[in-house]
Amino acid sequence: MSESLRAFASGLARTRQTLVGRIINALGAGGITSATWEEMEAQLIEADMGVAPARQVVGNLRSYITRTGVTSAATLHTQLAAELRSLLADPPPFALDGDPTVVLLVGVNGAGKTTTAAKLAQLARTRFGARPLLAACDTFRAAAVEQLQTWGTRLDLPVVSGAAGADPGAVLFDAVASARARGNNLVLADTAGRLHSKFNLMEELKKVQRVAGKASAGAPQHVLLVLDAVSGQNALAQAAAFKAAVGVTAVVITKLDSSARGGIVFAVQQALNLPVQFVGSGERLEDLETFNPDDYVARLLAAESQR
Ligand SMILES: Nc1nc2c(ncn2[C@@H]2O[C@H](COP(=O)(O)OP(=O)(O)O)[C@@H](O)[C@H]2O)c(=O)[nH]1
Ligand SMILES: [Mg+2]
Repeated sequence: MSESLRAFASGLARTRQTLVGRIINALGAGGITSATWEEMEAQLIEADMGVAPARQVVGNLRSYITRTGVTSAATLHTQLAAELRSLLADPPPFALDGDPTVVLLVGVNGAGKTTTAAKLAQLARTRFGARPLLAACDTFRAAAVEQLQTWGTRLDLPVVSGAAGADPGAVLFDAVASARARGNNLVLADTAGRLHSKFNLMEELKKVQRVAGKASAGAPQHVLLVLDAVSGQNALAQAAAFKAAVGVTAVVITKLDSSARGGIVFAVQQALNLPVQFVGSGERLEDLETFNPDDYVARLLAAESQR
């Protein structure tokens, strides 16, 4: 197991302790009472799954038992896995069909946008055969541009930036032109997570999005909302605001290595109807994976049965 996978698994292990451990124990102990169901629902809610999905999982499992009379821990384990899996959409494909394909990374400060831009560049290059270029559209903070440039140097990738305070739309326009000229088929645009006001931020992002469309037909092909798993249910409020402003196509959940609450993956899908496309599980370049719902649920439950 790679180090990043180990970190991811240990993040899930923490999730497991709160999310699944006591549930399975209660089910396995054979004494299913209404208190078991209440406990299970509370555990799922505590894991940031959200009230409605938690009720749905519990309700479905409960009616399954009523219907079938099955109470074996192994069968309930399988059924719980199926219930959890049914709440997760498959990630959308990451097609490189633009001229170039443009990805906007949006989200609040500290969510992990800049780091994800670098990790995604690496992932896209190694797995999808992309030739990425980074666009430093967070022009609000000088440090943000430098941070992206540092990644660009490490990755040996071109970074297009403007002067401090430059118009981020103009930076993206230049980045698209530069990508065409250099033969880069993927532009990963880092954006600001904070401006003078939330209104300004959303208006700026809308403008960046419009400029992308002018620079390249059909762009941005992907608007990825980067959410920090640690922010839990707060992430949902952020997500709703970004979704309303810029039509997010999918979500990247970061910091799954440090989160005790992997349930946010379910909450995002249920409350916002947004698929999770990538998950981040560490600070290193290789710590980003395409979200795999089957693996996610399997890892959540498999390690459990080893205890
Ligand atoms: N543990 C962990 N830290 C992360 C992950 N992704 C980003 N970070 C860290 O979170 C902090 C903020 O990330 P940054 O990319 O600057 O966020 P931005 O403000 O949205 O651009 C940095 O210290 C990153 O190293 C992750 O998946 N796991
Ligand atoms: Mg940043």
